[in-house]
Amino acid sequence: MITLYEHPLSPYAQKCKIALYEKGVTFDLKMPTALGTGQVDAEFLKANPRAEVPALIDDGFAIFDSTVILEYIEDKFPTPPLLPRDLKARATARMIEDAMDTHYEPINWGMGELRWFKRAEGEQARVIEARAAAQARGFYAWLERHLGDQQWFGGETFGWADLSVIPYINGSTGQGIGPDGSSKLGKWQTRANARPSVQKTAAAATDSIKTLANVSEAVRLRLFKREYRDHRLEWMIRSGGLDVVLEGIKTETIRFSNEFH
Ligand SMILES: N[C@@H](CCC(=O)N[C@@H](CS)C(=O)NCC(=O)O)C(=O)O
Repeated sequence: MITLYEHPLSPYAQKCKIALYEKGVTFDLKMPTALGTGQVDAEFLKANPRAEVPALIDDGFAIFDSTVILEYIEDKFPTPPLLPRDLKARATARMIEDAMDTHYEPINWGMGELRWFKRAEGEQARVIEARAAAQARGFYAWLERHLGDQQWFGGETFGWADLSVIPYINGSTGQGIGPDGSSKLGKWQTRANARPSVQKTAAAATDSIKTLANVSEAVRLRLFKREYRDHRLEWMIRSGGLDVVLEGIKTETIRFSNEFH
C-alpha cells in the first residue's frame, strides 16, 4: 500500500503524483496536519524528519525528497518508463528537474509570499515582482532551448523532465507570469495540461488556492511560520526582500529547516 503525504500546491508533491498517475499506480493521499505553521505532526515527522511534503510510504517504508521518491517510483514501477533510455537524455532530464526544483521554484514561492502572505506591499512588492517576472522569462528561454522542436523535453514521449517542469510553469501562470501561450513553451504547456495525470494534479492545486484566502491574517497572528529554506532564503534576499527576511525573523513568522532528531 502506497501513501503519499502531500499538499496540492506543492510542486514537489505534484511531480510525484503525476508520476504515479502516469504509471497507473493506486495510492492514497494524505495531508500532514498544520503544514507550514511550524507545528509538529508527530506521525508525519516519522516519515520525513524535514517535515516537508512530499513523503511516500510504501508498506511502512518511508522516503522523503521528491527526487528520491521519483527514482523509487521509476525503479519499482518501470512501465511506462519516465526517464529516457539514452544516457545523455537521462542526464538532461535530471538536470532540468534539479534546475526547476532549486532555481525556479523560489520564483513562484516568492510571488506567493507577496500575494498570499502579504510579506511586502507598494514599491517593495513591485520591485520583487518585477525581478520574479524577469527571472521567469530568462528560464523560459533556457527551457525552450532544451525543448527545441520536440513534442516533449525527452523527445517523443511525456516523461521525467516534463513532469518536473509543468507544476512550476502552471504555478507561474497562476501568478500571472507564465509563458506566452503562442510560444514553444506555451504550446508545450497546453499539451502537458491535456494529460489526465496533469489535469487531475493541476485541478487539485487550483481548488486548494481557495484555502489561502485568509492566510496573511494567519501570518499576522503568528499562526503561520513559513519555512525559508536554502534557495528560498537566497531568492528573497537577492530579489530585493532582505527586509522581508529581517521582519519575518523579528516577528517570528519565518523559520529555517527542521533540525533532525
Ligand atoms: N527538496 C524537497 C523540498 C520539499 C519542500 O520544500 N516542500 C515544502 C512544500 S513545497 C514543504 O513541505 N515545506 C514545509 C513547510 O512549509 O512547513 C523535495 O524535493 O521534496
